[in-house]
Amino acid sequence: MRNTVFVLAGIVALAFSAGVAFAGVPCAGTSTVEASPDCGAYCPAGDYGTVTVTVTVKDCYDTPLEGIEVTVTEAAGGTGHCWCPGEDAKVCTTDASGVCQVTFSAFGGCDGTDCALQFQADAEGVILGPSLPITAASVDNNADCSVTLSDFINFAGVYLTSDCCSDYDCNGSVALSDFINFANHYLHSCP
Ligand SMILES: [Ca+2]
Ligand SMILES: [Ca+2]
Repeated sequence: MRNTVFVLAGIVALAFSAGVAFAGVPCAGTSTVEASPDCGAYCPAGDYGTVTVTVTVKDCYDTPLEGIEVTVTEAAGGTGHCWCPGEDAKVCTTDASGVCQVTFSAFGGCDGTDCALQFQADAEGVILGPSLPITAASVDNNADCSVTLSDFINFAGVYLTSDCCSDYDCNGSVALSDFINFANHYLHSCP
């Protein structure tokens, strides 16, 4: 009987200390990072598509946290992209619903495997995410943050294929409409 009381007291103490430790602290398990649109095309000049990343910060009790400063970046391990100065990390502060949003538009490059782009958020040292991948094509095919002849050569090489990095209008094929979009951004670079 006495041992049972000790065990129960220990469990209560542990639960209480866990609650004190984690209430009000960002929790990766309940917080979310979402990027949209699902498919788009981007130019390092920032005058093509825009990705919106929405971060919802909650503690492990599912309570939204207001006033949390969040830094959003490409998710760790992402490949194939270049980010213009000031575009590699965006900061926002959560509102009363625990939500804040940032946007990215001035970046180039494309993940040559599946055109995937994912984001993560650092909320007071707690890493949230990554977001589900979006499909991100780019007129800067080779990720040097400028649209030049070498990008055109890459584009020409995948013309009339289904290469997602050059399918700027997300219709499943690289065709004339994509070439017109490419031409509209030729010789563009970071702002
Ligand atoms: Ca380029
Ligand atoms: Ca297309």
